[in-house]
Amino acid sequence: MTEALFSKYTAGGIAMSNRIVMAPLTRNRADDDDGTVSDLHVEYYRQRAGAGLIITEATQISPVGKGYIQTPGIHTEAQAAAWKRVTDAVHAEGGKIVVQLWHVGRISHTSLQPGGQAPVAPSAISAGVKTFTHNGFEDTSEPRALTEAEIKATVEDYRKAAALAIKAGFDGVEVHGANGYLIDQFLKTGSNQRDDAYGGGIENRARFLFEVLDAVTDEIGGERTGLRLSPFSPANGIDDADPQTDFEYVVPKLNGYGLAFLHMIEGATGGSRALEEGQSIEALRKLFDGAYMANNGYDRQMAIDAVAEGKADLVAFGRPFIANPDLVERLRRDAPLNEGDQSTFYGGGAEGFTDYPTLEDESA
Ligand code: 8OZ
Repeated sequence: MTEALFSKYTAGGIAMSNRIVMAPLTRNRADDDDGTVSDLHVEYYRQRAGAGLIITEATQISPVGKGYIQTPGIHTEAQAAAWKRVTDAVHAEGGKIVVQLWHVGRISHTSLQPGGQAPVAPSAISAGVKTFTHNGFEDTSEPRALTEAEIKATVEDYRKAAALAIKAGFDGVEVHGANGYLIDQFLKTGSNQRDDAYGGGIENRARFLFEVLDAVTDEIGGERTGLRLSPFSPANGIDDADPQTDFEYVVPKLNGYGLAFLHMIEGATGGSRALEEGQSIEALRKLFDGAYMANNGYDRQMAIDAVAEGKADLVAFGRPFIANPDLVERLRRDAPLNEGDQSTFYGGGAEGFTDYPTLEDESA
């Protein structure tokens, strides 16, 4: 197969053996008390090292950044040491792996927060969605607005998490700026009604994102830093009055950071790729100078075409990687894909996590 999708590519400082990326996938199998990953994670990511790049499941940068049970962290030495076993395993297979740095903001519940406190957000506005707690699906709690001093401290939490990520052997980080979590809450009008330097026009609503990028790239270099955005996704109750105009401001400003990649969810997260009148991913993509990673509902032919036509440098696949550890090989051979079992997507053990067969297993 000579398609460009299967050819080598270097994004910033990350040299990949192909253009197929494993998208970040929340699986809720970390230790709920200390946020460490386990032997099972070592095996899960090792199995998927054929991806040109693995982006880990979303990983909180601080205790207040947590919003669901059993998600991993990257803010303690124990968490970093556990992740080091994952990165070693992926590297031993010739793969590359970055950790997704995550702060949920208001998508949390008091029962998941230190001291049972309210979650934090740009403004005290509830998301009106559910999160997954020890009691199953529960409404997210009403958040309280961060003070300016707390915003600065949160930026430092991103910096420290990025430093720990490098210590844990990651090839870099992806800053999670998508899907209605903290950075997206700052960016969008429905969740940000601040009247200080972090709210109001897009220059102010984007300030937190750029302060995070300043800190992370200062710490580990832009060439090891990626960013995920979802300009038009309604995920987690997020809403913006004019996303096209806002992101036409944000995207060109990213060019100054020398980022490894920009990862775009090109529609509704995990859903439709259709956009509203006046919305254009293509127009945003043209404003970015670096490596462009496309995501959302790509199949084999769409991915081959997107890379061949220069519409994307990299294509990230999410759900297909859950059920197909050897997804790259299957796409290369145009082999059939396994279907994932939704009942084991979130939480549980090895079942539905490390027990999906490769083509080799199937023919044995
Ligand atoms: C599914 C379930 C929980 C979290 C995202 C981190 O949407 C997530 C997530 C996805 O970015």
